[in-house]
Amino acid sequence: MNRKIEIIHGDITKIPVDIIVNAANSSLLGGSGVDGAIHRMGGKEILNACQKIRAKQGGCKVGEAVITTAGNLPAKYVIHTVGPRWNGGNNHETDNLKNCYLNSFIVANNNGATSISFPNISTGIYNFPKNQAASIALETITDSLYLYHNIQKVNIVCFEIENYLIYKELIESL
Ligand code: AR6
Repeated sequence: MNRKIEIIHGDITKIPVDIIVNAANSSLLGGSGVDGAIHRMGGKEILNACQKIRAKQGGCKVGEAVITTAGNLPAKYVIHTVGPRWNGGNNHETDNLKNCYLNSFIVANNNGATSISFPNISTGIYNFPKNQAASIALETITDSLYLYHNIQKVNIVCFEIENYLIYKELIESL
């Protein structure tokens, strides 16, 4: 078990940290779930910044990550990453989900962040099986901590108790 990783049951918009990761969609224009909460609590500055990125590069592809201001959130930045929709499991879902965590880590590290909070990307509306998503997330985060040394603290913020219990069991077995 890596002592830099903490599993938290709570709302990602309420926890002070350098970087809050958002489970966005390719449009970057907001949505429901954690994306809705981040835009609602962060305010219009985040949407304005997303619109500038859209104008420049036309949104964000699945597995990639872009960075904006965190507006009114208790963070320095928000990293928006786009998780895969679960589509049976043979459509690059695993690699795409891994890339969300990895690319968020790289962008966070490049921007001098020392702490980062992740939601359980793709496990809501995008329907990724929760156990599988948790294994992929923990493995990728653990590997990334060895590669990107700026990051000293990773919060995995589980909104649902089901995900929290999955992560707790998984992390204790490592
Ligand atoms: N804090 C932490 N986690 C949260 C919060 C919160 N405030 N609210 C929800 N979650 P989802 P996805 C959890 O559906 O599956 C959006 O419309 C939630 O319980 O937010 O990646 C986007 O615009 C779940 O465990 O994201 C996309 O269109 C996790 O966050 C689409 O949904 C992810 O659920 C992305 O779907």
